[in-house]
Amino acid sequence: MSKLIYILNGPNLNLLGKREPEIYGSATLADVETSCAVLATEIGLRTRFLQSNAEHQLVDWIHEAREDASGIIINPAAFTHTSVAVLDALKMFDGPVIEVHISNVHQRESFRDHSYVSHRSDGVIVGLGIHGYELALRHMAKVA
Ligand code: CA2
Repeated sequence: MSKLIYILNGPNLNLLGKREPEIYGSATLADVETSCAVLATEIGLRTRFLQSNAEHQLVDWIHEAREDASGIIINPAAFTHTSVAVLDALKMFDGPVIEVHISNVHQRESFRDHSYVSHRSDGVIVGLGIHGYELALRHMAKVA
């Protein structure tokens, strides 16, 4: 059975492609899910692709990942900059964690420079648009 990678997405990313295309591009989250699923099959992985606007739901999914996932790719969205709860949950996960940001957070407001999640992330991909998810998956194929 191929290894399972969770791809978790935080608040407001359900609106990807529908607002602020100059920052986030025009692809929707459904497009990202499809491209990740196709790539995962090509490189011998499986994906569980999830999005929530609720912090507790992301924490619960990270706990579930402890049971069946070999790696976690996470775009925590605004929780990146606020959530010790998401950080603490990720610290309880033993496999590789890659943090992805579609935009270059360091070119934006200064409050986006700090990530709680990065204290746990093994790698961080920022500013490469939705291509960052694909790069993270390719890395998982090597390390998960
Ligand atoms: O660049 C990223 O991927 C972010 O994680 C996106 C978050 C933001 O709070 C982080 O600082 C950086 C925001 C996600 C909101 O998603 C939207 C997508 C399209 C339109 C409106 C919101």
